[in-house]
Amino acid sequence: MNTMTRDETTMSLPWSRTEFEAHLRAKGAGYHIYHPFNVKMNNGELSDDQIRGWVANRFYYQIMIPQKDAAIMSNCPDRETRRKWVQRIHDHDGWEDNAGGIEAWTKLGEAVGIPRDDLWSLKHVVPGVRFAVDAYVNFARQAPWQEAVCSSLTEMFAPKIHKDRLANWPQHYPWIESSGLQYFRSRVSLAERDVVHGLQVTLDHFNSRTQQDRALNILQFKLDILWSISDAIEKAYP
Ligand code: AHQ
Repeated sequence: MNTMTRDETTMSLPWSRTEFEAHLRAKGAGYHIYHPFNVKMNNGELSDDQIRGWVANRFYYQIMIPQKDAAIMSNCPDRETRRKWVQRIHDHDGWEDNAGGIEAWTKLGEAVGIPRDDLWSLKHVVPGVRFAVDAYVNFARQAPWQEAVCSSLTEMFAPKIHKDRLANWPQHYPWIESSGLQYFRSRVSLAERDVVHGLQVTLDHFNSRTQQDRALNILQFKLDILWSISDAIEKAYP
């Protein structure tokens, strides 16, 4: 005899794709756009040094993204997925005459007063940032490739955070040369493109209710990584 109550039975049924996506998007409530450091940034309350500290520390996140994405590709046996995913490496490392996002971030560094050799020295990267970023890269190396794809879905919330910077920095930080903001301009459409593919992989792969709960936990892990990066920067640049 089936002893499961109706609620338990309902609980074990997988969400529809629409419901699953809505649950993933609801995790946006914990995105680092709401971190106090980011709120101060958007309100123009950060000092020049705090801006420089943020740029120098986030640079470590940026330069590790291609290795994170290469780790996913190395774990992925599906050629069609790799043909799409490789674009992300090009977006950051550049290809042919496109210098790429890492180069754009060094232009941001110069625009806020950090010489490129200083930025590349990584001497400003604080332990908490290094640990959080390395946790992300190591997760991508060790987890099933579909789980690592799922962890990239914090980018569902990224277009807004880039648009906020483009709207607020010229007003609040006029000392920063506008050309330095090119990275943020480029990421709005690239994030939107990334999410279409990342969501398709995630909605296709995580199809039992247990798996769907796992996907939400993976996304929370990545949200915690981004939150911890802001915590460490906030502490290092009071
Ligand atoms: O500039 C960012 C970027 O290139 C990526 C890649 C993606 C991933 O693979 O995890 N996530 C991501 C993010 C970028 N910028 C962050 C920001 O706040 O500027 C946001 C971050 C993300 O939402 O995951």
